[in-house]
Amino acid sequence: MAALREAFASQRLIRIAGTHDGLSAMLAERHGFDSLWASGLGISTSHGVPDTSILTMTELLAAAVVMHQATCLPVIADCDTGFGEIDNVVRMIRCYEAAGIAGVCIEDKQFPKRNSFLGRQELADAHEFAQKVTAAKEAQINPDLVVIARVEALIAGASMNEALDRARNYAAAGADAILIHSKLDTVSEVREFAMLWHGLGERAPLVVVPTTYPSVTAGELEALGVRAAIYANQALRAAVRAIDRVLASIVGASSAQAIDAEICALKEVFELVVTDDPARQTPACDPLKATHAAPHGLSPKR
Ligand code: SPV
Ligand code: MG
Repeated sequence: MAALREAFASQRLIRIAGTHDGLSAMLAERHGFDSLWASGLGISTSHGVPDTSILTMTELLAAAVVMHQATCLPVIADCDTGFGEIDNVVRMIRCYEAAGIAGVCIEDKQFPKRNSFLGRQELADAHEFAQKVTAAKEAQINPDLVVIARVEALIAGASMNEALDRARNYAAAGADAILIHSKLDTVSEVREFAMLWHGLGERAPLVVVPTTYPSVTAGELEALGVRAAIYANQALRAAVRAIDRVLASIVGASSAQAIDAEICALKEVFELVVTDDPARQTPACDPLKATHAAPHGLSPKR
């Protein structure tokens, strides 16, 4: 858990992979990501339901715990709006913290929320959301738990000033970091926000989600003083495309032969989860996840 807080304290960009299950989490670890984003969109989709507050807190928590236990990486859980009002946020913090989740993120939308790219968005009252942030911070027992406040103003079509005001309120309420979300197809809005944020002397680290502006580089974000980038749904979208293609080929060719050379061998699957060496199966790493040692004998870059 301390690893995430330490990463936020450093100056370099933290790269966070959006994942939805143990397998995607392990693959993200293999490639050297610093942390995992237990994506509400990814987990909902993998359950076959839309990202519209359908899954319960316990379902999302269970999925985050699977990712936590499958890797040594600190997990940041997408906790949507905090599952209700202040009492729900307090229980959420207790449950996620007890499960060893390193960070939680709550967003300033009304419950039930819809995914940020799903049309109409209803913002929460800023003052009430700031109270949720304070309640979250007061509820945490482990000082290393990171609470991220996510600003949806730009997503909802509100002004840059509104976004800045909200972010300042949430930082003042105790948020450890501010996630500023944008749906523009360039980084320009995030750039403007970051410059204004730092110009105001605000110190809370900024987190961004470059889904609609994927060409921005880690170096460019670092130069803007952004501390963390969440690549929220690329692994999910890759899985959809790959699985779809393989299954279509099997039906189209009336056999699995045509696609066989393009999919990984079973051996690779067994190696990924280390079927034949119990000593390497557990524990993946120490309980506090203080290290980034590669679990399961995998080299992170393999
Ligand atoms: C998620 O991955 O569930 C997110 C990011 O919250 S977004 O889909 O951009 O809303
Ligand atoms: Mg989400």
